[in-house]
Amino acid sequence: MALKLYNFPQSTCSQKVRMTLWEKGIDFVDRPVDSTKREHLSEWYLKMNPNGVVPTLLHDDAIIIDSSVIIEYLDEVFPDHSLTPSDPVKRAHMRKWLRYFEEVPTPAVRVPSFNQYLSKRFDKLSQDEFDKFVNSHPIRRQFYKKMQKENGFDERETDSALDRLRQTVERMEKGLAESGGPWLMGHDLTLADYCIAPTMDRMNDLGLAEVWSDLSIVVQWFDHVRSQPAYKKTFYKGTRLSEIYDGADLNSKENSAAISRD
Ligand SMILES: N[C@@H](CCC(=O)N[C@@H](CS)C(=O)NCC(=O)O)C(=O)O
Repeated sequence: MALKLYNFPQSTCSQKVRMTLWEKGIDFVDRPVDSTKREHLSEWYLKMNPNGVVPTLLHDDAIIIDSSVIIEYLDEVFPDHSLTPSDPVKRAHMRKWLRYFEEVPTPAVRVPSFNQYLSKRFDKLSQDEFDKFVNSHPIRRQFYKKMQKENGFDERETDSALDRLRQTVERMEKGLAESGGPWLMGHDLTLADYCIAPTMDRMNDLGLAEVWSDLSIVVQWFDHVRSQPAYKKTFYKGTRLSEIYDGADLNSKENSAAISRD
Protein backbone atom coordinates (compact mmCIF):
# COMPACT_ATOMS: atom_id res chain seq x y z
CA MET A 1 0.00 0.00 0.00
CA ALA A 2 1.72 3.16 -1.21
CA LEU A 3 0.90 6.59 0.11
CA LYS A 4 2.02 9.83 -1.48
CA LEU A 5 1.20 13.24 -0.06
CA TYR A 6 1.25 16.19 -2.45
CA ASN A 7 1.69 19.22 -0.24
CA PHE A 8 3.36 22.54 0.41
CA PRO A 9 5.95 22.38 3.23
CA GLN A 10 4.59 25.66 4.66
CA SER A 11 0.84 25.10 4.33
CA THR A 12 -1.15 24.64 7.53
CA CYS A 13 -3.57 22.25 5.80
CA SER A 14 -0.62 20.13 4.66
CA GLN A 15 0.99 20.26 8.08
CA LYS A 16 -2.04 18.80 9.82
CA VAL A 17 -1.90 15.78 7.48
CA ARG A 18 1.85 15.35 7.90
CA MET A 19 1.43 15.48 11.69
CA THR A 20 -1.24 12.80 11.56
CA LEU A 21 0.90 10.55 9.35
CA TRP A 22 3.94 10.95 11.60
CA GLU A 23 1.90 10.50 14.76
CA LYS A 24 0.44 7.25 13.47
CA GLY A 25 3.80 6.04 12.18
CA ILE A 26 2.51 5.58 8.62
CA ASP A 27 5.13 5.47 5.85
CA PHE A 28 4.51 7.96 3.07
CA VAL A 29 6.26 9.74 0.26
CA ASP A 30 6.35 13.45 0.95
CA ARG A 31 5.94 15.12 -2.44
CA PRO A 32 6.39 18.90 -2.12
CA VAL A 33 4.34 20.87 -4.64
CA ASP A 34 6.11 23.98 -5.91
CA SER A 35 3.84 26.96 -5.23
CA THR A 36 6.31 29.38 -6.88
CA LYS A 37 5.80 27.48 -10.14
CA ARG A 38 2.04 27.23 -9.46
CA GLU A 39 2.30 23.47 -9.74
CA HIS A 40 -0.97 23.20 -7.82
CA LEU A 41 -2.77 24.88 -10.73
CA SER A 42 -1.15 22.77 -13.43
CA GLU A 43 -3.23 20.45 -15.55
CA TRP A 44 -1.87 17.22 -14.04
CA TYR A 45 -2.52 18.43 -10.48
CA LEU A 46 -6.02 19.75 -11.21
CA LYS A 47 -6.94 16.31 -12.53
CA MET A 48 -6.34 14.98 -9.00
CA ASN A 49 -7.57 18.00 -7.09
CA PRO A 50 -9.91 20.23 -9.10
CA ASN A 51 -9.86 22.80 -6.26
CA GLY A 52 -6.25 23.71 -7.06
CA VAL A 53 -5.18 23.56 -3.42
CA VAL A 54 -2.96 21.29 -1.34
CA PRO A 55 -2.89 18.75 0.16
CA THR A 56 -3.84 15.75 -1.97
CA LEU A 57 -3.29 12.19 -0.81
CA LEU A 58 -2.72 9.36 -3.24
CA HIS A 59 -3.35 5.97 -1.67
CA ASP A 60 -2.60 3.36 -4.31
CA ASP A 61 -5.13 4.39 -6.99
CA ALA A 62 -7.41 6.34 -4.64
CA ILE A 63 -7.23 10.13 -4.64
CA ILE A 64 -8.31 11.75 -1.38
CA ILE A 65 -8.58 15.53 -1.09
CA ASP A 66 -9.32 18.04 1.65
CA SER A 67 -7.13 17.94 4.73
CA SER A 68 -9.80 17.08 7.31
CA VAL A 69 -11.22 14.40 5.04
CA ILE A 70 -7.69 13.05 4.59
CA ILE A 71 -6.91 12.83 8.30
CA GLU A 72 -10.22 11.10 9.02
CA TYR A 73 -9.57 8.73 6.11
CA LEU A 74 -6.10 7.89 7.40
CA ASP A 75 -7.38 7.21 10.90
CA GLU A 76 -10.07 4.93 9.51
CA VAL A 77 -7.87 2.97 7.10
CA PHE A 78 -4.96 2.67 9.55
CA PRO A 79 -6.78 2.06 12.85
CA ASP A 80 -3.67 1.44 14.98
CA HIS A 81 -3.02 4.25 17.45
CA SER A 82 -6.47 5.69 16.78
CA LEU A 83 -6.91 9.45 17.03
CA THR A 84 -10.71 9.22 16.95
CA PRO A 85 -12.90 8.48 20.01
CA SER A 86 -14.73 5.15 19.76
CA ASP A 87 -17.82 6.50 21.51
CA PRO A 88 -20.16 8.01 18.85
CA VAL A 89 -21.07 11.03 21.00
CA LYS A 90 -17.42 11.84 21.67
CA ARG A 91 -16.66 11.25 18.01
CA ALA A 92 -19.35 13.77 17.10
CA HIS A 93 -17.79 16.29 19.51
CA MET A 94 -14.40 15.78 17.94
CA ARG A 95 -15.91 16.35 14.48
CA LYS A 96 -17.60 19.49 15.80
CA TRP A 97 -14.10 20.83 16.52
CA LEU A 98 -12.86 19.82 13.06
CA ARG A 99 -15.73 21.62 11.32
CA TYR A 100 -15.33 24.71 13.51
CA PHE A 101 -11.60 24.87 12.81
CA GLU A 102 -12.22 24.63 9.06
CA GLU A 103 -14.90 27.29 9.15
CA VAL A 104 -13.39 29.88 11.49
CA PRO A 105 -9.61 29.93 12.18
CA THR A 106 -8.37 28.22 8.98
CA PRO A 107 -9.67 30.96 6.64
CA ALA A 108 -8.97 33.66 9.24
CA VAL A 109 -5.26 32.92 9.57
CA ARG A 110 -4.81 33.39 5.82
CA VAL A 111 -5.44 37.12 6.22
CA PRO A 112 -2.44 38.02 8.44
CA SER A 113 -0.38 35.39 6.58
CA PHE A 114 -0.95 37.21 3.28
CA ASN A 115 -0.55 40.64 4.87
CA GLN A 116 2.81 39.79 6.33
CA TYR A 117 4.35 37.28 3.96
CA LEU A 118 2.33 35.52 1.32
CA SER A 119 1.47 38.58 -0.77
CA LYS A 120 5.24 38.84 -1.41
CA ARG A 121 4.92 35.94 -3.78
CA PHE A 122 3.06 38.31 -6.13
CA ASP A 123 5.79 40.96 -6.08
CA LYS A 124 7.18 39.96 -9.43
CA LEU A 125 3.79 39.80 -11.13
CA SER A 126 2.30 42.73 -13.02
CA GLN A 127 -1.28 43.64 -12.07
CA ASP A 128 -2.45 41.89 -15.26
CA GLU A 129 -0.58 38.71 -14.41
CA PHE A 130 -1.96 38.82 -10.88
CA ASP A 131 -5.53 39.27 -12.18
CA LYS A 132 -5.02 36.36 -14.53
CA PHE A 133 -3.83 34.17 -11.66
CA VAL A 134 -6.80 35.22 -9.51
CA ASN A 135 -9.33 34.56 -12.25
CA SER A 136 -7.83 31.16 -12.99
CA HIS A 137 -8.08 29.96 -9.41
CA PRO A 138 -10.80 27.32 -9.08
CA ILE A 139 -11.88 28.13 -5.50
CA ARG A 140 -9.93 31.16 -4.20
CA ARG A 141 -10.96 33.76 -6.79
CA GLN A 142 -13.18 35.72 -4.39
CA PHE A 143 -10.61 35.53 -1.60
CA TYR A 144 -7.83 36.98 -3.76
CA LYS A 145 -10.16 39.64 -5.16
CA LYS A 146 -10.55 41.03 -1.64
CA MET A 147 -6.82 41.71 -1.33
CA GLN A 148 -4.49 44.16 -2.99
CA LYS A 149 -1.51 42.65 -4.74
CA GLU A 150 1.01 44.78 -2.79
CA ASN A 151 -0.70 45.53 0.50
CA GLY A 152 -2.78 42.48 1.34
CA PHE A 153 -6.08 42.98 3.13
CA ASP A 154 -7.61 46.19 4.44
CA GLU A 155 -8.09 46.99 8.11
CA ARG A 156 -11.66 45.76 8.23
CA GLU A 157 -10.78 42.29 6.87
CA THR A 158 -7.71 42.12 9.11
CA ASP A 159 -9.61 43.07 12.27
CA SER A 160 -12.31 40.58 11.44
CA ALA A 161 -9.70 37.82 11.01
CA LEU A 162 -8.04 38.65 14.32
CA ASP A 163 -11.43 38.65 16.00
CA ARG A 164 -12.13 35.15 14.68
CA LEU A 165 -8.70 33.94 15.82
CA ARG A 166 -9.35 35.30 19.30
CA GLN A 167 -12.73 33.60 19.38
CA THR A 168 -11.03 30.31 18.48
CA VAL A 169 -8.52 30.38 21.33
CA GLU A 170 -11.23 31.41 23.79
CA ARG A 171 -13.30 28.41 22.70
CA MET A 172 -10.27 26.19 23.08
CA GLU A 173 -9.61 27.53 26.59
CA LYS A 174 -13.21 26.73 27.54
CA GLY A 175 -13.12 23.34 25.81
CA LEU A 176 -9.88 22.35 27.49
CA ALA A 177 -11.20 23.44 30.90
CA GLU A 178 -14.36 21.38 30.38
CA SER A 179 -12.57 18.31 29.07
CA GLY A 180 -9.95 18.45 31.84
CA GLY A 181 -7.14 18.33 29.23
CA PRO A 182 -4.39 17.87 28.42
CA TRP A 183 -6.03 17.50 24.99
CA LEU A 184 -9.14 19.11 23.55
CA MET A 185 -11.12 15.91 24.00
CA GLY A 186 -9.64 15.20 27.46
CA HIS A 187 -7.18 12.44 28.24
CA ASP A 188 -6.57 11.31 24.66
CA LEU A 189 -4.93 13.10 21.77
CA THR A 190 -7.36 13.25 18.82
CA LEU A 191 -7.45 14.61 15.28
CA ALA A 192 -8.95 17.83 16.71
CA ASP A 193 -5.64 18.78 18.37
CA TYR A 194 -3.62 18.22 15.21
CA CYS A 195 -6.22 19.99 13.10
CA ILE A 196 -5.65 23.31 14.89
CA ALA A 197 -1.97 22.96 15.90
CA PRO A 198 -0.54 24.24 12.56
CA THR A 199 -2.77 27.33 12.68
CA MET A 200 -1.43 28.10 16.16
CA ASP A 201 2.12 27.55 14.93
CA ARG A 202 1.42 29.94 12.05
CA MET A 203 0.09 32.58 14.46
CA ASN A 204 3.17 32.14 16.59
CA ASP A 205 5.37 32.53 13.51
CA LEU A 206 3.48 35.71 12.57
CA GLY A 207 4.14 37.18 16.03
CA LEU A 208 0.52 36.70 17.07
CA ALA A 209 1.07 34.50 20.14
CA GLU A 210 -0.23 37.39 22.24
CA VAL A 211 -3.70 36.48 20.97
CA TRP A 212 -3.72 33.65 23.55
CA SER A 213 -1.03 34.73 26.02
CA ASP A 214 -3.63 35.40 28.75
CA LEU A 215 -5.26 31.98 28.29
CA SER A 216 -3.17 29.75 30.54
CA ILE A 217 -4.70 26.41 29.52
CA VAL A 218 -4.17 27.13 25.83
CA VAL A 219 -0.57 28.16 26.61
CA GLN A 220 -0.05 24.77 28.30
CA TRP A 221 -1.78 22.90 25.47
CA PHE A 222 0.44 24.59 22.89
CA ASP A 223 3.60 23.70 24.83
CA HIS A 224 2.36 20.13 25.08
CA VAL A 225 1.53 19.80 21.39
CA ARG A 226 4.87 21.30 20.38
CA SER A 227 6.74 18.73 22.44
CA GLN A 228 5.29 15.82 20.42
CA PRO A 229 7.76 14.02 18.10
CA ALA A 230 5.23 14.25 15.23
CA TYR A 231 5.20 18.03 15.58
CA LYS A 232 8.96 18.26 15.34
CA LYS A 233 9.04 16.06 12.23
CA THR A 234 6.31 18.10 10.58
CA PHE A 235 7.97 21.47 11.09
CA TYR A 236 11.30 20.72 9.45
CA LYS A 237 13.50 23.60 8.36
CA GLY A 238 11.79 25.75 5.77
CA THR A 239 8.20 25.04 6.81
CA ARG A 240 7.60 28.41 8.46
CA LEU A 241 6.82 31.56 6.52
CA SER A 242 9.41 33.57 8.47
CA GLU A 243 12.11 31.15 7.30
CA ILE A 244 10.97 31.31 3.70
CA TYR A 245 10.40 35.03 3.39
CA ASP A 246 12.92 36.36 5.89
CA GLY A 247 15.78 34.81 4.00
CA ALA A 248 16.57 31.28 5.21
CA ASP A 249 18.60 29.23 2.72
CA LEU A 250 16.01 26.75 1.55
CA ASN A 251 18.40 25.03 -0.80
CA SER A 252 20.70 24.09 2.02
CA LYS A 253 21.59 20.39 2.30
CA GLU A 254 20.00 20.23 5.73
CA ASN A 255 16.66 21.33 4.35
CA SER A 256 16.57 19.14 1.28
CA ALA A 257 17.59 16.09 3.29
CA ALA A 258 14.63 16.56 5.61
CA ILE A 259 12.08 15.63 2.99
CA SER A 260 12.00 12.66 0.69
CA ARG A 261 11.21 13.49 -2.88
CA ASP A 262 10.14 11.13 -5.59
N1 LIG B 1 -10.25 22.82 2.41
C1 LIG B 1 -8.93 22.59 1.86
C2 LIG B 1 -8.19 23.91 1.79
C3 LIG B 1 -6.77 23.71 1.31
C4 LIG B 1 -6.04 25.03 1.10
O1 LIG B 1 -6.63 26.10 1.16
N2 LIG B 1 -4.75 24.94 0.82
C5 LIG B 1 -3.94 26.15 0.60
C6 LIG B 1 -2.67 26.05 1.41
S1 LIG B 1 -3.06 25.95 3.16
C7 LIG B 1 -3.60 26.19 -0.87
O2 LIG B 1 -3.31 25.19 -1.48
N3 LIG B 1 -3.60 27.41 -1.47
C8 LIG B 1 -3.21 27.58 -2.84
C9 LIG B 1 -3.62 28.90 -3.40
O3 LIG B 1 -4.22 29.74 -2.71
O4 LIG B 1 -3.33 29.12 -4.59
C10 LIG B 1 -8.18 21.58 2.72
O5 LIG B 1 -8.36 21.62 3.93
O6 LIG B 1 -7.44 20.76 2.17
